[in-house]
Amino acid sequence: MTSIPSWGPPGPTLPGTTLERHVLDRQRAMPGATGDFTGLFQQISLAAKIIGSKVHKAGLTRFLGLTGEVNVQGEQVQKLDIFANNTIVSCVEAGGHVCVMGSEEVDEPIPVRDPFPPGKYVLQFDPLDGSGNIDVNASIGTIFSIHRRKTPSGPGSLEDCLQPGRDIVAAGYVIYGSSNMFVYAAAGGVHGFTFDPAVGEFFLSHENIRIPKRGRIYSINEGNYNLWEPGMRRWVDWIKRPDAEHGRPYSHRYIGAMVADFHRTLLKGGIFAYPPDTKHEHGKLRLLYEASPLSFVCEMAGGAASDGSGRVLDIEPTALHQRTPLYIGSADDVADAVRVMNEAE
Ligand code: P6P
Repeated sequence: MTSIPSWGPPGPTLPGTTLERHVLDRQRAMPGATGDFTGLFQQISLAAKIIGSKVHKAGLTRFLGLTGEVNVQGEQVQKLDIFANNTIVSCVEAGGHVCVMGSEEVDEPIPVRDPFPPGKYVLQFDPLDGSGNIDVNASIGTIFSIHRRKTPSGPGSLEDCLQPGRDIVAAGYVIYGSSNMFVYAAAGGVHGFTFDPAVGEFFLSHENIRIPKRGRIYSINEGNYNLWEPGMRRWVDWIKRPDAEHGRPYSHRYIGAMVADFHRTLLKGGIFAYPPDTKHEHGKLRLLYEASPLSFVCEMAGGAASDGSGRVLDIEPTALHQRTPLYIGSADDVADAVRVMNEAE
C-alpha cells in the first residue's frame, strides 16, 4: 500500500510548488475568498505561458518585426505586442473574474463583452514591455495589476480603471529571458516562480523576495543626460563621483526593458529611474500598467517608488495612459535620489 502525502507543501511526489497551488493556498487563508482570485491568476498564468512560447520561437516564425502600425503611445507596434495583448484578453475575459481591462495597446478600456459574465476585479497590463528588445533577443516582459471594481455591476468602465496603486489587490510581472519567471506581490509578500518547459508550469523558486535596503547599481538611460532637468543631472553626477566610504561610484546597467531592469534591481538592489526630459514632460513610463504595478511589488518587497515628489502608489490617476516620472528600487537609494535631485541649486 503506498502512503498518500498529507495536505501541505508538496512532498517528494511533486517537483515543487506551482504558481496555482501557491495562490490557492493563500486564497484559502483570505477571509471571504471566493476563488475568483485563484481563477484570475490561472488565466494570467496561461497567457504568460502562451506568450512565452511565442516569444521564444519569434526568431523562427513570422512574428519578428513590425506590423507597420503605431499604438496609442505613438510607438511602432511589434507583431508580438498585438499577439500578447490579444492572448491576455482572450484568456481572461471568458473567466468571469474581471469586469474591465486596460491595456497599453488599446486606446480605451476593454469592458467584458456578452456573453461573458463581468466579474469583481479590474486587470490592467502592459502585454509586452520592452518590445524594442524583441528583434535583438534581449529580455522583455508582461506587467499586470489587479484592483477590485468600483462600479456596482455590469461591464466595467474607465472609472474602474482609474484607481491609485495603493488600492492594488495584487500585481506582478512575467520576464521572458534566459528563463521565464512569474513574480507576483499580494498581501502575503512577493514570490517568484520559474517556468519549467518540460512540465509546462511555473514552480516556486524565489519565496518571500526582499529587496536589499541599498544596492550598488543605478539604471537609467544616460543618453538623455543633456535632456534632463539640472536636479537629475546633479544626482547622476553624484552617484558616479568616487566616494569609497559610501560605496560610490555605483555601476551602471541598462537593458532598455523596464521589467528586466526592475527584476535585477529587485533581486540585487539599487535604483532604476526614468525621469522627465525635454522629450517626455511627465516621463515616458505609464502609471497604471507599468509604474504602479512595479511600485506595488517593490514596496511589498521592502523597497520604495517615487515620482520625485511623493509615492507613486498615492498618485490619483486621471487618464488611462497617463505617464509619470519613476524612481524605484532600494529604499535608501530612492531616498538619496529624491534628496539630491531636489537640493536647492
Ligand atoms: P528608452 C520600453 O519601451 C519602455 O517602455 C520601458 O520598458 C523601458 O524602461 C523604457 O521604455 C526604455 O526607454 O527611452 O531608454 O529607450
